[in-house]
Amino acid sequence: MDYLHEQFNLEGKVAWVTGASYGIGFAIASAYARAGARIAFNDINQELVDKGLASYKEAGINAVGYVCDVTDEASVVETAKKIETDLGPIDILVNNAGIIRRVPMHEMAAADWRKVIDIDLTAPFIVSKAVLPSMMERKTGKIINICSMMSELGRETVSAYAAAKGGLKMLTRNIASEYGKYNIQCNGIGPGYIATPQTAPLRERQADGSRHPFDSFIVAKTPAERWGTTEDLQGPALFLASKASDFVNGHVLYVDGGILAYIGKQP
Ligand code: NAP
Ligand code: GCO
Repeated sequence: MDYLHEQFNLEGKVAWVTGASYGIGFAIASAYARAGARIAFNDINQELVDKGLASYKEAGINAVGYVCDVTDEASVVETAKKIETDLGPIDILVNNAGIIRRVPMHEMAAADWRKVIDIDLTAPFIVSKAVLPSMMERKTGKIINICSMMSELGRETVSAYAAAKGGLKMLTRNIASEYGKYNIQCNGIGPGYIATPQTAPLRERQADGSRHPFDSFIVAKTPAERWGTTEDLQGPALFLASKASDFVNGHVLYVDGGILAYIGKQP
């Protein structure tokens, strides 16, 4: 087996990527499949799972889909057991499922705040808790939490999301601290601004055909002078799921084209 294959192959591994019918989760799961992993993914209803299955099939990937709301602990525990029965013990968990609500904080309903925290922070706790016992018993495991620029920075209208993603950075560090002795590594990926349905409202063309102001703003804030693509995340995600990162633990790998390093282009 050549050195690169040895370091980065996922043959024989089972990966569960949450909320991966499309978007970032789909891209990460697709990369893992191409590296040899067996893929499990979930979404909140059968229609979305079927949509995801069709997309995976089109990409030549035999993924297995499950209907599971990541905030429903009973459903998560049942899904983890189904995955273990269907595919084998879970070696890699990617807590990808997430939502955002863009509302000025003083106008945000507490129910909307709670929904964002529930999905973006409490769910990674719930799903990680469901997979940890098996990883502990086997003394091996990779947990990867999809964090955000908002794990480090704030901005108007994303208070709940930033609080959740900031918390997810610390949950990542705490899982790393508590379970490192079981040879379990927990790391985060902090995507920059990626072109997916979640950010589509920020890239919509204006009525006069001009670029959305936020679109222009982000390009000016990014040294790479472009939005990221889901494919930009595949290599970093593969690194954190593979043998190559066995001594990387508690780290958030920012895949942002340099946003966090850059003061921004002079207007
Ligand atoms: P997306 O296109 O909105 O996809 C999110 C996925 O999560 C969807 O499949 C969604 O399913 C699923 N989901 C939402 N709530 C769920 C629940 N309760 N149970 C199960 N699945 C659920 O988002 P994305 O852009 O791919 O982002 C994926 C992750 O990356 C999120 O955690 C996001 O916060 C993070 N992120 C995104 C960016 C970016 O610029 N796009 C940057 C940094 C971090 P539904 O269709 O049913 O909602
Ligand atoms: C926003 C965006 C961001 C991205 C991402 C950046 O409204 O600012 O949605 O939050 O989704 O999290 O890393």
